[in-house]
Amino acid sequence: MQKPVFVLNGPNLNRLGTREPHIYGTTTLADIEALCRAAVPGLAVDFRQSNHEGELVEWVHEAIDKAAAIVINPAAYSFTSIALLDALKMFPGPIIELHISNIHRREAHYHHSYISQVATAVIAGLGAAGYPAAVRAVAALLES
Ligand code: DHK
Repeated sequence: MQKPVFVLNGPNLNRLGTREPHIYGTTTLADIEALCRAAVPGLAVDFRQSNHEGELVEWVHEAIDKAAAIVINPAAYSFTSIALLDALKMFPGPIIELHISNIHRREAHYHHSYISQVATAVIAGLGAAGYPAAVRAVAALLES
């Protein structure tokens, strides 16, 4: 049985749709979940969101045993969380770090992500479309 892809979302992403639409668009997190589930027919997706750093760390621990790959939008924890970095270092499969906005075109405090040093790849600035693109990318990585 193919293990699922864990799609993990960090703080404030539960407010997508109304949160700073000029930066994040109007697509809701539920819409994004549907896009991820439809991206690769037959590929199992486990889609989660938390505003709590410890819960994200525990989901990464769970992924070590249960997931084939991780797609993660750590949101603000990208720029603060060595705990999340350390957890992801233990994950044996492909990891795609994803940001809806192009963090490198934004304020300086969004320019250095701790997560990028452990990610297989980083997607930033594609909007909500970055999510299905990341799911297709990990599917291809798992194939190869
Ligand atoms: C989401 C956030 O919540 C911000 O903290 C990041 C990221 C950008 C995003 O673009 O998805 O800066």
